[in-house]
Amino acid sequence: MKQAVSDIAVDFEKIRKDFPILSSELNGHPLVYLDNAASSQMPRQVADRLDRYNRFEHSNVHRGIHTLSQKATDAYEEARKKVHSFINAASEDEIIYTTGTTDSINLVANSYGLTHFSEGDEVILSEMEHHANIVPWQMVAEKTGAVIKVIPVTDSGDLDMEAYKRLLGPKTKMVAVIHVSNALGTINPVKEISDLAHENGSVVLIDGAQAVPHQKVDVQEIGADFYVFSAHKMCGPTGFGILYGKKHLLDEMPPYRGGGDMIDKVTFEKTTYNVTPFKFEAGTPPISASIGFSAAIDYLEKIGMKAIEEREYELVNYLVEQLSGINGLKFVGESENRACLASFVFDHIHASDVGTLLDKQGIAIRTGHHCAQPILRRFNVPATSRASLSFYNSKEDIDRLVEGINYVKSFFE
Ligand code: C6P
Repeated sequence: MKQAVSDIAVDFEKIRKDFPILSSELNGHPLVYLDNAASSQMPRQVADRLDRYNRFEHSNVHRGIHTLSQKATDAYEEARKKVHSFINAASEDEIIYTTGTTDSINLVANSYGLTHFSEGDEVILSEMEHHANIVPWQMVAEKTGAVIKVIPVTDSGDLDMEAYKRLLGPKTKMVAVIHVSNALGTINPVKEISDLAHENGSVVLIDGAQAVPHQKVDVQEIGADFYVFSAHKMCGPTGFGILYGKKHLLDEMPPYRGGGDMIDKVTFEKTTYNVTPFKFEAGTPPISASIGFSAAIDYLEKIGMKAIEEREYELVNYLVEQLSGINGLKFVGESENRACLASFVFDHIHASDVGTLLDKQGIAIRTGHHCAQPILRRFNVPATSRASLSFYNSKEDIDRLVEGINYVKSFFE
């Protein structure tokens, strides 16, 4: 388990009331929402900000001379400043808006990968990657002749770091690794991964989709060249995400998509491009989503990422302790460095039965392969049940889950 980090007193009972959906019913029962790794819920502060923008402030950005457009542009760019300080990037120019983690990785794979990889070059991924951090690299490898190498995972669900060191070599162009596994819950040693890659002269991308919502992430401390995440997993809107990249790399990378706003001058003979970050943001961007995300960052910062981490530490310890008491339940992923989720299986009950019967009791968890088929194959399971927590969950939610699982089991005994 990860360590508790501070003694900050925050009233999480009160915070829970910011999320109207948590007081609603599902299938005739009070909702227990334990699918936060798929998407977190939105507090009214963020929903209200989106509503105000959409009703009274909407306009396109970077285009209009009129006041509304300038105000929308200011709010849109303000979000970039907030993200920059939230993850401690060196400059706001290092923050590229995308539609999410998947889009961010595709951008790097296509823009950086297509221009830097050639036949026989190697891209190191890990066995626990989400498909979003596998498929884009495979697609680029097919075009360039690059080869994918995979860091194996141990029985506890940790990266085999000795194997990683052995994989690094003169041909390693890119190391792309998940920060926190969405399927196992493992928190990976991303600074060490990044340092080792840099000593080897390789570039590093970290998939932070499951890390940024739950802990203070400092991209300069981690040192990775690229770091990516999604707004909808951190109380923000869907369809919005971030690519952080070191400025010197972004400056020399070609644009990924062409269109309005990403250009400097266009003629039929030749087009020159806007500067970083704008050269990567073609067309009308997700304006309201960026403003909603800005409000989500304000919301998280007001609670404090340390307080969130500590709260989730307490909840995940309770979750693991309670689930451990259920006969026949086996965890998939038992790292000492576990984030706030638990994946589990039963020998004679399929995960989709667990999920369906819990849903009927008002309890939402995720079942299936979690878009991480290779790591499930590694553990010889087709699917797991996954309960994933957020700071607004309570011990009562976990008690309801345990009661619910025992009820599910009663059907199969
Ligand atoms: N994982 C889950 O239930 P997007 O869809 O682009 O916002 O995020 C993709 C993604 C990438 N990396 C990791 C580690 C992720 O967990 C996810 C999304 C969700 O686990 C949906 S599959």
